[in-house]
Formats: sequence, C-alpha cells, structure tokens
Amino acid sequence: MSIKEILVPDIGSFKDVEIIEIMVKVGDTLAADDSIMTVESDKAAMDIPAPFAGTVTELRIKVGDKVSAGSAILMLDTAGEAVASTTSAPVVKSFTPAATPMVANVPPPTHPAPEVPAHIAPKHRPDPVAAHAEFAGGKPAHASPSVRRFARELGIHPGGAELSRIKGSGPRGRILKEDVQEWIKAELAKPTGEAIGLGLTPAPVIDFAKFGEIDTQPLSRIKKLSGANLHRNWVTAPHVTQFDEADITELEDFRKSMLDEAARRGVKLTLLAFLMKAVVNALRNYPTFNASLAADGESLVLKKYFHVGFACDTPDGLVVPVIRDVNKKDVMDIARELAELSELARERKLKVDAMTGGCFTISSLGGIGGTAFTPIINCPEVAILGLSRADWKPVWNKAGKTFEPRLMLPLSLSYDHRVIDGADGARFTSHLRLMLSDVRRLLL
Ligand code: CAO
Repeated sequence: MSIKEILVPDIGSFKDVEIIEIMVKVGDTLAADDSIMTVESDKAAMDIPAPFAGTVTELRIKVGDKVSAGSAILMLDTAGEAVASTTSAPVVKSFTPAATPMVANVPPPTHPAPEVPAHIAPKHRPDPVAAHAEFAGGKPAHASPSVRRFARELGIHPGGAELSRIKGSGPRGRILKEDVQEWIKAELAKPTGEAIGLGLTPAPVIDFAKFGEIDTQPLSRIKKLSGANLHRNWVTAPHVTQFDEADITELEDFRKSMLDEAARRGVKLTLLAFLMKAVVNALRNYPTFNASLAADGESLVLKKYFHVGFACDTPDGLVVPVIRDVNKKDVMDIARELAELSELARERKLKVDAMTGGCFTISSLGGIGGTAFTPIINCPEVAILGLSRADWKPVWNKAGKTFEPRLMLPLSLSYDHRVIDGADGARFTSHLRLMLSDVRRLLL
C-alpha cells in the first residue's frame, strides 16, 4: 500500500474557492487526469484532476468547503498503479500558473512542503471563458467544466443556447451532470422535430411591475399542457389556413324545425352535430385529411376510422374531447354525445380515453363571435376546421337577378402543408360548402 495525500495545486490567484462538485468517492479507482472535483470562484469554475492513478481511500473535502492551494483533497492508494506522468498539454495556455494537483506522501510527515511533480500536468485546465460562456442575448449557463465537457460529448455545444435551456438543480441553479442526462432523455422522448433546436433568441425577461401595477396568476395545469402542445404543433407543422363560407340557410331552417323533436328525445340539436357529419363525408372523399405522418416522416398513415374531436372551452382551458366512429352515428346521437362530453369536460370529469385517437378536430367559436380565425392543428392530425359565427349576408342569387339574404357560415380550415396541397385544401372546403348547403347530400 502506498498512500499519497493529494492537495489542491497552485491555482494562481484563486484563494478560498468553493468546492461545487465532487466527482469521486471512497473506493473509486481513478486514472490519471480523472476529474476529482470542481471549484468555483466568482470569476470561473475549474476542475481539479487526479495527478496520477490510484484508489481513493479517504476524502478530506465536501461540497461547499472553501479551499486554496495546498488544501488536502483526498488520500490516494497508488500501490500497483504506475505513477506515470501525464503529458497532456494545457487546454488554456493563458491560464497560469498550471493547476497541477500537489501530492504529499504519507508518511513521511517530515516533508512539510508537498511534493509537486513538475512533469505531471493536468489535462483539463480551467477555462475562465468557457466556464461561464454566454450565448447572445441569453443568460449564462452555470455549469462546471466537467459538466460542459460531458455535455459536449453528448453533442450539446457548451457555449451555445442549448446548455442554457437546461434547468440546473445544483446550488444557485448550477447545471449538474444528472440535469444534462435528464434533459437529453426528455428531448429524445419528444416527437420528431421538437428536439431540433430552433436557435431562437430567448425572450427577454421583463419586470412588468416597472411599468404599472400587476397581478401574477399561475397557469392552470390544462393551460400549461395545451400551451406546450400548441406551441410544438405551431412550430413543427407548416400551417396554411383556407377560408370559405358555406350557405347554411336551409340547414339552419331544418335544424330549427327539428329542435322540439330533439328536445323530446332529450337532445339539444346543435349546428356542430351537422358539421361533424359533413366533415366525415369530406374526410371520406379526401382521405389525406384523415391521416397522420409516420413518426419517421417517410410515410402517411391513412385511417379507416372516423373519430372527430371538438375544441371545448372550459374554465381551466381548452380540451379536445373526441367522438368516436362519427360515420356510424346519426346527428341526434352525435348531438347528445357533444353535450355529454362538453359537460364532463367542464366538470373536469373527462377521462383521458375520451381525448385520444382523434383524426380531425373542429373548433367552433360560432356561439361566441368573429368572422374567421387561424386554428392550430391538433397534431399528429393534419387538419382542423374552425367555425365562426354564421351571419346573414346578401348573396347574388343563382338566377343572377337579385341579392338574397343567406345565412353564411365562415369556415377556416388549417392544414399541414407537408401532407396537404393548397388545391386539396380548397377542394375540401368546397366539398363542405356543398354538403352544408344541402344536407340531403349527406345521405347519398
Ligand atoms: N353561428 C351562429 N351561431 C352559432 C354557431 C355559429 N357558427 N355555433 C353555435 N351557435 C349558437 C348556437 O346555435 C347556440 O344558440 P342557442 O343558444 O340560441 O341555441 C349558441 O350559439 C351557443 O352554442 P354552443 O357554443 O353552446 O354550442 P355548440 O354546440 O355550437 O358548441 C362547444 C359546443 C363545446 C364547441 C362550445 O361550447 C365551445 O366550447 N366553443 C369554444 C371552442 C373553442 O374555444 N375553440 C377555440 C379553440 S382555439 O383556441
């Protein structure tokens, strides 16, 4: 057994620097140059490497300790290990003097001054610039050199924006190795596309209170979840929105004529129920709208079922319940289900099953107002239909003689341009117009 005491090397003007991370524990076998710990001053963080190979028999430090050159770090059993010189060149030549760990032999205690093998040079020198690198416009990523090196090995540019996106769980928000691992895991778990860094300049943090009185309210869980999904869908699917208007004068007459009968059957017969049927008819005629891109982006998955979702406004935020097999249900059944699912959604009793498996979504703001809007596709669906408030408009009649008052329903169809061409977008809304202008066609 040959025990050596490893001391903090000459680290230049750094004195009383805090240990922010210890990478070794008793029993670990180290190779020369393995990082032992990271210390940090107010200017930079730096790793202290092992001067040579050995097994750690005792730690003399803990995180938070303040150390200077000559402070004891650990005891290393070098028996059986070749105390070979490490010939690695310093990474940052401008950093002087060299941060070479000093070594004290134990015993003999008669050697007051620690032995500093001049031929042992640490592989990794502190890099005051890289240690607190910033990316343009962003806040500094707070991470030790070893964590930066680890991140670099995983393809994360340590001086770039990516590292700054990682939330540090260490003291003062420092990014730890585990944080990098968790971040990578989370990125890989995201659907293809989101892991691609967009390289956007982060939004500035603004203290709104500087400009006037404010009140800060936490976002609801639904808002946080749907917000993240909407954001992903917006940036990953190239959206085009096709606007159109459908003449629903006769449809609305028919619906009103059926309201009493529907009420007797306990149903509130809404326009949306008819829209569901018309949409399924259009999906049958334009199957690429009832599809999803395969995860690898190489093929299109065409669905033979017709589950249609509808955006439902609840006090906690937006949810999208799904009505299954709309093609197999009549308008009354659909209207009943719409009411039941909306109620469940508003009472927060909707099961996850009732919100999955949709092929296409309808977002109706018709009961509220507006003339048109650009709905965001509910990916992996490839299209969504927005409905705005139907309004009476003067329409030039078929005979071309006069204007007639017609109830016109504004349609806003957003589609994923990777899957659907503009021509098909226009064909789809034209088809809907046709179906809605004479709902008897839905029977054909
Ligand atoms: N034009 C004119 N009137 C309309 C209409 C339209 N396009 N759509 C509905 N209406 C009328 C209805 O006929 C009803 O009138 P009465 O009370 O006189 O019968 C009234 O508006 C209210 O309808 P409703 O909105 O309660 O019912 P619905 O079946 O049309 O819609 C639902 C149900 C769940 C879609 C709706 O309640 C809802 O939540 N809409 C908001 C969806 C949303 O937030 N979308 C945005 C997503 S993107 O952020």
